[in-house]
Amino acid sequence: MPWLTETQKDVYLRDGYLLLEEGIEPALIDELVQAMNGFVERSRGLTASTPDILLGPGHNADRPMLRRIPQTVAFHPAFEAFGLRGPIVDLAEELLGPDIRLHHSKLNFKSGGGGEEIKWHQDIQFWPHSNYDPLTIGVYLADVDHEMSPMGVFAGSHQGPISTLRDASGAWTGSLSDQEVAALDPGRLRWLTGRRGAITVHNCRTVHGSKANLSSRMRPLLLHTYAPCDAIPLTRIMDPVKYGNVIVRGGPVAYARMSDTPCPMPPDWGAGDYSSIFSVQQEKLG
Ligand SMILES: O=C(O)CCC(=O)C(=O)O
Repeated sequence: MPWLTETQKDVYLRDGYLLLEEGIEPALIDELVQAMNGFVERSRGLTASTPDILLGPGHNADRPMLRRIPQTVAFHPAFEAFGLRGPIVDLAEELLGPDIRLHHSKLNFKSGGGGEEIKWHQDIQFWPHSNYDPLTIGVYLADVDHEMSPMGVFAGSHQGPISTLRDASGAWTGSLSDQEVAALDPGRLRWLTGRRGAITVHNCRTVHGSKANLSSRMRPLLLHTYAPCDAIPLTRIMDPVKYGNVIVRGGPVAYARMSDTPCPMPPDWGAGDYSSIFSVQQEKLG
């Protein structure tokens, strides 16, 4: 059965986001949670981040504070199967067509009692492509209520201006300026709360972010960015990363599709300098 009705596809094109309450089946979520818990347990023995576990401030063995597992698909078979062959690839196909690449994946933890704010931003400036169809599919690995810092999106903002994500001096901030935030319509802000397994989808131009998690509960959000194969990445940031930019459905296409709208570029991070949005905002891959 398809994930989306034609109406839902139209809503995505209009609003730049979707929230699917009836998301991933519990047994599959259990597998992903089990994989996630393995990383949390392993983090107890860490005092510094490793390539697969990025620690947050205040982390210790008794109270693990994880920021992120970057490129989840590279680090655990359950995540690999989910991101490369799982049901969200079907969802991506319904929105993007038959030829799809996975650009990257990540698991944002937002640990309870301190998980940091992610300031308002758009994603595409972190990893520009030749057009604006790339999107990110999120899956909550726990019930997420308003206290737990759900992701917030500004409906329709994907049709608005594209920020440079730089300050007045031109320095990269990875987030919208105060003036750009002030120009957003608060009436269009939607907080995407959802049950364990619920799915979020947001377009690469949709303004989104989340507050600090002041609850005692962790808010794990598993994110996968997919692009149609005719959206060609303009930077090489994922080149050396396992499963970076890998085709997950269909095959390569003969032509790049180019948008008429220029895309602001990030600093030149070279190839493979994969890092997290937290260190960018509080620099690199969104
Ligand atoms: O984890 C979140 O709440 C937001 C994730 C996000 O904005 C991103 O990683 O680009």
